[in-house]
Amino acid sequence: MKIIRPREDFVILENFFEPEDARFWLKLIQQKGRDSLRGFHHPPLRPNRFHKAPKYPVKKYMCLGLYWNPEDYMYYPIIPENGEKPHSIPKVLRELCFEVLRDFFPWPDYSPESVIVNMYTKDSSMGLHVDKDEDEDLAPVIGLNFGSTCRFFYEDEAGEMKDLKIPGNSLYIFGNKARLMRHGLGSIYAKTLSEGSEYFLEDKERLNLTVRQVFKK
Ligand SMILES: O=C(O)CCC(=O)C(=O)O
Repeated sequence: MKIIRPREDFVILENFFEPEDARFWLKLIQQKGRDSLRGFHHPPLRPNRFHKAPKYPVKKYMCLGLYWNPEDYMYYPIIPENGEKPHSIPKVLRELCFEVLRDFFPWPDYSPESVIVNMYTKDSSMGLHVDKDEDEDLAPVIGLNFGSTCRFFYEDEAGEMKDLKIPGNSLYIFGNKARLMRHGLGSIYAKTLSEGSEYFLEDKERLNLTVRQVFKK
């Protein structure tokens, strides 16, 4: 495992997942994604001055725990489009969060409340944004990455945009002083599938889970 600290309070753990771990996580997520009511779907996005009925930039989207609604940027205990309760956050994922925080980003009383799952296909992207829809805006965001390498843009301490490559089988954490940094996704690179992903993902596909605490304690 390689530990990279691109800026204060932002850490990337490369080669965090072994290939068999990647297979485990991908299988679990793909199973949940197949559920016709709570699984992957392509939600509408909040209208803007250019588009009256835009769609979320990632075509395969779901949430575990609280549902972040791309149409109004708010969190819900149900999926507003169909009234279903999202899948819960698996215990094994909650435990992984506690473990990595203990080892790499000590944060007492962390409470994983929502997981956004983005399954990027070759035509998906994610523009620059700040994760600011949570009442709790210091507790870390934990990102699990599988599949293809992407270019990740992030804001440094001086407000300048920087970028680096984030490969599959890595995990990132940003919180505290980095919690409200702007970030977004550039290219997803061809022929970079990480080991263990090849059973589930195709070239230029990437699966990302971001875990968040939504409410202040
Ligand atoms: O795919 C990623 O690594 C970033 C996802 C993201 O920016 C978000 O869910 O807010």
